[in-house]
Amino acid sequence: MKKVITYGTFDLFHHGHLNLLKRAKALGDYLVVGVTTEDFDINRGKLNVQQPLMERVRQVKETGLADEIILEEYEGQKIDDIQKYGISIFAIGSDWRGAFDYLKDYCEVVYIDRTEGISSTFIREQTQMVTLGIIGRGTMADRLVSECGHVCGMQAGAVCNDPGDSQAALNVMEMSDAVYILAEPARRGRLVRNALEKNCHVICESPVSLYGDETKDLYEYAQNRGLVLFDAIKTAYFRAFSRLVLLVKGGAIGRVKSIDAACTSMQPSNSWFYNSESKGGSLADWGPFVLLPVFKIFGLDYKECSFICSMDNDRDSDMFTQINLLYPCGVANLKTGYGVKSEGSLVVSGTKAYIYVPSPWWKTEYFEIRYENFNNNRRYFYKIDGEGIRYELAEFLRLVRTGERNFTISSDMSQKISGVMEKFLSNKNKYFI
Ligand code: C2G
Repeated sequence: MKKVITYGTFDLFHHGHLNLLKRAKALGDYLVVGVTTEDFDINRGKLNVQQPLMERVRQVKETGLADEIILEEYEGQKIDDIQKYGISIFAIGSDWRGAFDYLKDYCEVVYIDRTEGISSTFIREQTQMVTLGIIGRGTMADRLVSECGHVCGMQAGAVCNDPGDSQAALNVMEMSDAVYILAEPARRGRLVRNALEKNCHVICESPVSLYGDETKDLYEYAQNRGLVLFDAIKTAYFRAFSRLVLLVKGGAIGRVKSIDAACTSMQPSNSWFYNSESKGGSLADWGPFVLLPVFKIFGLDYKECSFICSMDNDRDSDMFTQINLLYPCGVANLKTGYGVKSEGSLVVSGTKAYIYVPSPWWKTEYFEIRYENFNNNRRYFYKIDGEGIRYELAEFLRLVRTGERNFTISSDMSQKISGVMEKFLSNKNKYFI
């Protein structure tokens, strides 16, 4: 029996895929088809696959051409599979010509002419190209245009680099399907409302607003208009961070007793909004990041919240803030700083072990689970490409396209983040050093 193997994502299945499978099948008596997992695709930079894995597997199965379907999960798996399944021929489309010549040491390699004029990318882009307007300036705004280029189906649109110019901002909204709001904290709520009124989907840096009730209203308004309001704490969309949370929730370190996180830098990333009017400061800028692991792991129902902060009197904004959150079962000690440096690590302490994420933990690619017996320590690594913004953009685009509401940062969590900012501004439980 001559066994043939081929691999693919098979997203938005089309006749190019069908032709490939037919021709691969015709090369032998038995066809094994490897379908790529989400992790495998993200790892190789293929973001924005629209369909979940099992849907793509079902599509391949329905062709009736595959005698066996396996999952492609890791680099180098092809060699394993060729040996494991006794493969005689590896077949793949001619767009890969040369890429798999190394497999000739293990079996025959056949590049099948690719079907011209159709691709999953083409289908995605033709049906749902989303134009993303940018309202804001600074390093993040500069990076956004290039990061959009890595998210197929999304293109950067008009830019308003002065969020204070309301007409210019409205013009961008009118020309966009969605807008990314990078404004000073005090201005975000109004800009989000304006964008939603202009029927734009909104991705907004966190906090979405400085007041819990305002954030709640904005999410309800977006929901009622069938729009996406998306809280953009990019760490939440990194696979390392989401795996860390799953491990903790799965009991990998026992019961969690404390979470310690710090985010500091010498220079504000958006120094232009550090003043009392814009309500910018270290907490407004870094607070959502340090709150993220706490709200994900301990939940939203803390009992007490207190602040110890040091003010930059020239700017009338906080240059250093320690936030203490008390939960029924644990405590969070968080630090934010501009002009005050600290170790930017994340430590989640548990009754069996602790998780250590080295600085800059908010750009989490690597973390360890550390046990009493360090021989049992476990290490995890999930590569991040570029600035990491593409992952939040890809997730935002998925929600815009599918209309699904399974947010990584729920509206409740977003409200809670705004609520902490509101508490800080109200000077409740706030002490100065
Ligand atoms: N294909 C084709 N004609 C098209 C589109 C795709 O012949 N118009 C072929 C591709 O060359 C590939 C298969 O159909 O052999 C699946 O294509 P994709 O789903 O785009 O998968 P790809 O990203 O090429 O994944 O490790 C190798 C990968 O798994 C291949």
